Amino acid sequence: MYKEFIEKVTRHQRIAVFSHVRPDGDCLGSQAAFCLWLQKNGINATAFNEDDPSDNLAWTTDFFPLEKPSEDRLSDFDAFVILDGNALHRFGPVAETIADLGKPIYMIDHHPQPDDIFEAGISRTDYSSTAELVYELYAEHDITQIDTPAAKAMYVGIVTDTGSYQFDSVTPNTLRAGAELLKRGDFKPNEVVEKVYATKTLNQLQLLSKALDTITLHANQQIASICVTKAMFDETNTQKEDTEGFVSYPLSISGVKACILFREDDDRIKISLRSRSEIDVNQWARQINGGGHKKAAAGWHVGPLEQAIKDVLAIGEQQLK
Ligand SMILES: [Mn+2]
Repeated sequence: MYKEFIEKVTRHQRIAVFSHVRPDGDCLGSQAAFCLWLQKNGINATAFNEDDPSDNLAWTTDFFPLEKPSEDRLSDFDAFVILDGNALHRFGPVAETIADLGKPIYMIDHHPQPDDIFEAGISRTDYSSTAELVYELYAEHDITQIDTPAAKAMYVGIVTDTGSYQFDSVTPNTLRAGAELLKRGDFKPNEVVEKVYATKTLNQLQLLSKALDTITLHANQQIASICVTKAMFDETNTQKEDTEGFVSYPLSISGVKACILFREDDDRIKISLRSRSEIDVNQWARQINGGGHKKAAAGWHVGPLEQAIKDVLAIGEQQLK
């Protein structure tokens, strides 16, 4: 898998690398580290994302500059790579047009059910993060190419996609990757974690407080829900980005197998699903216009909120049977 990928990708001269819209730590960290890898191997890399990184992740673009894509620039490249997603629609309207250019498209990703449009790819659902796959790419090719910026970037990806090494996606390989990154990069783990997590505002905590009040248990206490309404955003002067991480709170209740975050957006109800049991939230999310992983997935409902809660719970209860 790596051999074919490395052989093919290093034949190109100019590669555009996309990370998915509403970027998270994994896609941004992977993108910076992968673009550095291309550069170290004599390939001209450009990193694109349609959206701006959130404030707590913007520093990852110090390792490699992030640019906004535009259709007229795409002819500059002889190949494309998408990271942390396996279907072009996850990468925004400009990325969606690259399928029409007739140039090779590659991917590195850990989500299930990839599209079949790729020239080659590294696709493993048993990996904690795309960053762990990028680490392995370095390790397979020339591990000495991991310097401090690349190590830090990959470390951000692994830490954020594993809930700081808490999720069950963490394997011996994930810990070995983390250890190797700390060994090769000149940084302390708390440096990264503080930048990513110690960035909350009082308003965000007030929003969290209101959301926690809505936690309700369903289906014999096995499923928990939490809601964030438009009124809560107004009252606390916050926005939808400020709900990051809220979904994990109901999951910490003893006995809860899966949980649902309902967020009232302008035009729809955004739904995030988490599981720490045999409940497969990817299957669940696929029935509500979405998808993801077995343990973490997302979808949406047209609303209103009460109807969304009813419909989404009914699907979850079906899964418990
Ligand atoms: Mn990821």
